[in-house]
Amino acid sequence: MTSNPLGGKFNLPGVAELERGQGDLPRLAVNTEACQAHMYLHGAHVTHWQPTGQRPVLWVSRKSWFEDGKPIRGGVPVCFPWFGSSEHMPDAPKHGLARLMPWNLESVQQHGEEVRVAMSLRSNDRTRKWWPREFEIRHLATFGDRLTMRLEVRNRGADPFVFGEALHSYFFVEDVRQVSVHGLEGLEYLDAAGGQAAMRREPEEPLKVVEEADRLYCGTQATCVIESPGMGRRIVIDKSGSNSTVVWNPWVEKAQAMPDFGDKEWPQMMCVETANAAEDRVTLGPGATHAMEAAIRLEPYV
Ligand code: TA6
Repeated sequence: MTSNPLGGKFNLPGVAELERGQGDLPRLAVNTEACQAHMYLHGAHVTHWQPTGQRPVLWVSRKSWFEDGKPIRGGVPVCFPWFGSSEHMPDAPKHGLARLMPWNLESVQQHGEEVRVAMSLRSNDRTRKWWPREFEIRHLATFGDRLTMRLEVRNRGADPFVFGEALHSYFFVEDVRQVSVHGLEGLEYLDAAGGQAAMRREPEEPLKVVEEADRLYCGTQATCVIESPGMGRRIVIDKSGSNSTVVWNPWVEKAQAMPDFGDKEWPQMMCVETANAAEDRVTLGPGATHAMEAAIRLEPYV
C-alpha cells in the first residue's frame, strides 16, 4: 500500500484521506459506511456530505472559486468574525476573514461509523490587518449519518471583543419553488432583499420562497426543517449556541450578477444558516470560549 504524502499522520487509509481537491486545494475526503464527505482546509469548508443511499445534501456552484483569498460558493462557508458587512470597515471582506484562508488541520479520528475532524485558525497578520484581536476559532465537524459542525471561538487577548458568525449552509434541493421551510412561522425578520432593508413578520405558516429571499431572523433557537417533496426528504437542522437564522436565495438577477454563481443554478439551492448576527452578535471576555453548533440529518418525506 502506498502512503499518501499529503496526509501523513492524519490519514485513516480508506476512511479519511487528504487529497488535492478543486483548485489544487487540500481537502479531507471521508468515505465510510455511513457517508461520503469533503472538507477543505481553505476556510475549514465542508463542501460535500452525502449519507449512504441519499443524494448529496449540500450544494456547490459549478462556477465557484477554489482559490486562496476567495470564498467557495456553496457547501458551508464559515463566516467569522462578522456576518455580512463589517460594522466599522465597509471595505473589509464580506462575511469576515475565516472563509478566505487556510486553516490548520488538528486531528482526524474515527469513532465507529463517524469521522471527527478538527481544524483551527489563530489570529495572524492577515486577520489583524482587518480585525486587531487575538483569537482562536476551531471547527469540529463530525461526518456520519448526521453532519454536525461546531464552531468554538476563544478570546486569546486581554480585552473583550464582539463577533458575528455563521455556518452559511447551502442545501441542495430539487427546486426552491417546491420546498417549504418550517421553524420560522410568525417570526420577525430583517428583509434585505431588493436592496432596501425593512423589518417584516412571517405569517403563521411554513415559508415558501417565491422571489429573492435574504432574511435575518434574530432571537430564535428553533430547529428548521427544509421539506423537499421532489427529493422525498426533509433536511432537519438542529442548533445550539445560535440565536440567529438566515434564509437566502438570490433568485434570477442576483444570481446573474455574481461571477461565481451559474445563471441557472439558483433553483437548486437554498441557504438556511445557523448564525449569531446583528443584535445576536456575541461579546466574549478574555480567556472565554463560545460554542455554536448545527446538527443536520435527513428524514423521509411522507
Ligand atoms: O446570508 C445571506 C447573504 O448575506 C446575502 O446577503 C448574500 O449576498 C449571501 O449572503 C452571499 O454572500 P457572499 O458574500 O457569499 O456573496
